[in-house]
Amino acid sequence: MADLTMSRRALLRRGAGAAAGLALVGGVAARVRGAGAEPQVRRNVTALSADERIDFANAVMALKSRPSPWVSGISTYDTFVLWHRDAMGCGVNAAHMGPAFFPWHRRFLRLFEETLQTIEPAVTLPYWDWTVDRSTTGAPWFDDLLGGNGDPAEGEAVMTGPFRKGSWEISIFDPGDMDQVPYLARNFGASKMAAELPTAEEVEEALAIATYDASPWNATVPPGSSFRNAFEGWQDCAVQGCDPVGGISPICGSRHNIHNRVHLWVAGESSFMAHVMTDAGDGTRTDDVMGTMAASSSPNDPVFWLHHANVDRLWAVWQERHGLVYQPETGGPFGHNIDDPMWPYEQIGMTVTPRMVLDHRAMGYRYDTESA
Ligand SMILES: [Cu+2]
Repeated sequence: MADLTMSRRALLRRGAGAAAGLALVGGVAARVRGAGAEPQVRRNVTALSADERIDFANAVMALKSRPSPWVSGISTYDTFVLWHRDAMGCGVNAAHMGPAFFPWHRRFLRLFEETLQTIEPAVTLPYWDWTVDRSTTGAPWFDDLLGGNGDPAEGEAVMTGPFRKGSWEISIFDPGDMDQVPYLARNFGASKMAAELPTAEEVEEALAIATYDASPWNATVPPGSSFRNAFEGWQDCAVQGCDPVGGISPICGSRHNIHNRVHLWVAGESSFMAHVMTDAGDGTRTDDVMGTMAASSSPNDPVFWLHHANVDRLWAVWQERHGLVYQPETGGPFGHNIDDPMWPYEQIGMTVTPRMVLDHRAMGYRYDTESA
């Protein structure tokens, strides 16, 4: 694992294509927007026309076959999967279970969106408001967008839509994933920890927490004292350790809140990394196929982008209410203080700190729920 991680980092560092690839992405995005243009608008997935849904899915598919400008030997899409997975490694810990959870994903989504726009200039990330669209067959599970639930007769494989088994192949897996099934697996609501999607009341409860984050800046912060931890969804966590297979791994009770719960609801897992950890429900090991959204490599399921666009939208709602504030200035884990550079952006020639992404409109986009 350590060796693998090293070689992956070496790959990332190498990339002579890195700077060039980035210039391409930035250049195209700048051309699309033009100087001083209105922010692009991210819309509710229910507001997209059939043509717009198809454009989005096609752009995602195109990135899956386009070679990565940043990491040699894999696709552009898989680079995002790889970064998300490796951000959860013990040594990196860049994006979860800490204050940088919101900023890291904000830049991650924007970079992905800008990259999509090199294929389809008019595409923006749609968001999935899971407090409203809660059925297993309605939005966002359109046949021309994300496809639907997994098929139990096919190992929970998604058999519908553009990302169905045979048409969308997964090639980046979690280090502890024994099965490495090469298809998308979903099992809506099957997780004991996430039978129901978060409600508007639960979201409101988190939004009401006025403190962005608090010491010790990880998953063990009592939820009532940290908007970030309450919303990310860690609850009753005693310690945050590191598992050589599972990466950063807090030991928590069985409840998961908002962001985590949506991942688990889609995946149908009882816990993250269910293959290598015991089932929190009854203590037995499970041999079920791992639901894609429960893995560190969760961006393998394109619903990741729609879920996280909604997470980002709700962070903007919190910011509107409580101000563009962020903690900590110093004293947090590296990468999580307000002026720390966040991994892996530096390695592809971008300096990104939490402070630089606090104002999403300055990054060129807004949500359809915000005023123009
Ligand atoms: Cu994430």
